Amino acid sequence: MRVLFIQPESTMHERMGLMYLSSNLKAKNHEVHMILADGYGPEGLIEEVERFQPDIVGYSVMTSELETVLAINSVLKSSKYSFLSVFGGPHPTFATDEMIQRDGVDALCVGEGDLAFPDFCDRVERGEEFWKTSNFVVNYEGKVFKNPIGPLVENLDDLLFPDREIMYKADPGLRENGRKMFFGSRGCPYLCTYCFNAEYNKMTKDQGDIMRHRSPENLIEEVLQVKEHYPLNTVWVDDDTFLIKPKGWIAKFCELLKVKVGLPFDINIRPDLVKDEVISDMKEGGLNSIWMGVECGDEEIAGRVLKRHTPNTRIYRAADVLRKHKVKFVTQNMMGLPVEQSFKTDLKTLDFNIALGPTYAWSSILYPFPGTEVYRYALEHGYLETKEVPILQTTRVSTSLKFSSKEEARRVENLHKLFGIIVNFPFLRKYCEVLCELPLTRVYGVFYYLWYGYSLKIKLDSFVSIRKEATGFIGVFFRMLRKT
Ligand code: B12
Ligand code: SF4
Repeated sequence: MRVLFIQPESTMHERMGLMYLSSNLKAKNHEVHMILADGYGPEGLIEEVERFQPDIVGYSVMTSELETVLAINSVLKSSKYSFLSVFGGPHPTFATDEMIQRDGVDALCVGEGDLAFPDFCDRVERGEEFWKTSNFVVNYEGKVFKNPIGPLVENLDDLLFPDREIMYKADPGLRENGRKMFFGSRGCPYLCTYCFNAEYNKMTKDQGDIMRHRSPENLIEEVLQVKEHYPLNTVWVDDDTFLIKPKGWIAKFCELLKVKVGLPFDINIRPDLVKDEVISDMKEGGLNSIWMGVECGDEEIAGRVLKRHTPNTRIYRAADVLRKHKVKFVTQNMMGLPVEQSFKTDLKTLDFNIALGPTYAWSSILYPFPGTEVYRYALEHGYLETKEVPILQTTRVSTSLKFSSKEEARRVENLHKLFGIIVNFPFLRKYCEVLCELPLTRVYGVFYYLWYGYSLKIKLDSFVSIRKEATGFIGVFFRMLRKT
């Protein structure tokens, strides 16, 4: 089979899901190619597809990308060229019933595709009943076939390393980026209402362990291969919660990374799992920076609406430990919660962050993703006009919730843009309420992205080559602004 993956544009990060799929498909002798659609106009895209002659076109879809991806697929479906369109990733997994009805959608992969997608392609190739593949929902001859989810990949060491070459060929800017993404584990057992994990764990109940870990040796082997072939200056292990690991795993990983690779690493954690000794050992092993969910400074709302039950005193303690060991840390926060006084709640989050003193305070605006508990909460409590949440291309611009007034929505959207800057320059705090009243959301949006880019590349990480990486970043900056 010839499989073509199409991504709308560069997101300046590897799409690990597609890279894993590509390795698995190639191992079964399928031919795989990937392109970014924004390099072609509609005709150019059709020409490119006709040149590669795919049997299957695959798309990986986050909710924010849905409409763009469907538009690309429609262009191709309206050409003379005939193919099967297959969609996977979080949106098809959680909005299956709605998405399978959309024009031009032939099949959806629900959950992990590592084993299921090669099976699907094999069946198509052999002329077997591909509409009966596990993990797939297929629209076949006008009838929808919904198949059960099969077992989760049990031993992650059995997976082939992700096919980076296919990604870096399609998106050469990524090759130059020295901070490259890896995964050491899959899964997270927590119940945060805005995240996909809680629902995903329900869907895959009885299909294997939620938490699965690669061995440190297997992960380091991949890092070494990447270091040999591509620019690499920071190993970014993007596990949902890095500190959930089997006993001895972190010590072994740090030891191997230090001895065999000799590069710093970045991770995501939950503050309630921070312990002095672990941070000290990781710092010794090359820990560069940590991304840590704070989300909401009002403990009651954090617990009730988001199911984040970490007391603020515990988060303070985690920040103290990180500062003591001179670990750079980013707090992740959410503005615009579905509560009566949303802006006031966000101000509490702001003040809490000022007290925490992070290297950078990242913020997003809550978007109730389909299938999540917070989506149902927002609907039940009157914060959504209809069941259909408007699909936003980015969750960094505006709120999709219905607040008491337009002014309240504007305050929330403005604070979201100014949040990180005020946390790092607390003297601005006394002007905050006034600044948030002004109709300057777009201007603040420019500041937001400038501060974000500066914090990411200057405060937190370093360049392998300023000239090569900067070009990519400037491109992304203007694309973000366009969306803003
Ligand atoms: C790395 C990452 C990113 C990266 C890369 C995105 C990506 N999708 O790869 C970047 C930085 C770009 C990103 C951005 C955002 N992200 Co993000 N991100 C992640 C993260 C942490 C890991 C993704 C990953 O690589 N997983 C590992 C791989 C192996 O799994 P996978 O991608 O799911 O792929 C598997 C299956 O889904 C399936 N599959 C996937 N694609 C396809 C395609 C086909 C054809 C088939 C058959 C199968 C298939 O097979 C794969 C292998 O098993 C996930 C959380 C998570 N743990 O998954 C959130 C996640 C995807 N992100 C999320 C969000 C909310 C965002 C942002 C909106 C955040 C923000 N506020 O800005 C932005 C969106 C930016 C935009 N362009 O619009 C949500 C998405 C929810 C949703 N319904 O869309 C997630 C699920 C986290 C969460 N909190 O729930 N993100
Ligand atoms: S801890 Fe993080 S990854 Fe885990 S469920 Fe909560 S938000 Fe999701």
